[in-house]
Amino acid sequence: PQPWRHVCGFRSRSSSAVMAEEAKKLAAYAAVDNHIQNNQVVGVGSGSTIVYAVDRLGKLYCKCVCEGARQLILKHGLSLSDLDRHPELDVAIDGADEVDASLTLIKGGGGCLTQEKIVAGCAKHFIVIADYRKDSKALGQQWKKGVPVEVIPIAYVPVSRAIARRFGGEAVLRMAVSKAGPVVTDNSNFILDWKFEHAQNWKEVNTAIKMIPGVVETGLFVGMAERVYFGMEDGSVKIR
Ligand code: ABF
Repeated sequence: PQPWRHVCGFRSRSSSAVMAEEAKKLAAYAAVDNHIQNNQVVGVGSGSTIVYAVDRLGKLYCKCVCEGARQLILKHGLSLSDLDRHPELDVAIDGADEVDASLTLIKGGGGCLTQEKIVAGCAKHFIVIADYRKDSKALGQQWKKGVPVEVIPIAYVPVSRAIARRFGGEAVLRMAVSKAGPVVTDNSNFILDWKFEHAQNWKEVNTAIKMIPGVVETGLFVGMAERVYFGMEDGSVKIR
């Protein structure tokens, strides 16, 4: 992994701790300033941290490819495109649920993992923004909800069993907050949250889970993130 580096432009703030919301903004602004220029085509993910990135993008002339935050893009006067017109993106920027020391990510807490992975995979550079709570030495130390796995609805039971049998832990069907039924993704699928018991070779596990019939995508992003920006409690930004 890259050594820690600091972005100096954000260290003139008071040294008092900033709350997570402020940390998200610090990370997002620094990442946009360092990686995105006028006239680029930018993939934009979803979540609460990305809101600050879109806010910062509003000062540039960019085309954005985005499913999860379309209204936000339009509100900031940015132009909206799609992968049909722009299958190659200059940069993609997105949040994460947890980031380990090797820049392996867990994503999909918000349920949009498949679209986010497609967009990230189309980008020349994939930049991640997060607050300090997402910073982890090993996956599972910070994010306790497990690895999301998007599945074709009829396959959720066999997939859940296959994951538990092969890799341990438990893969649980994600339910709507109302408990009225399962969460249904933008792609009309279900999500299993795999609560793993111990660290694994995430690259191998990701590949193996994807080979189980009925699995659409996993929330493991291995070898995809080029840089991760963490907004820190002391008002600095850490770049990994
Ligand atoms: C998306 O939003 C998801 O992949 C991830 O689950 C979530 C992070 O949300 P937040 O920025 O609100 O922490 O990036």
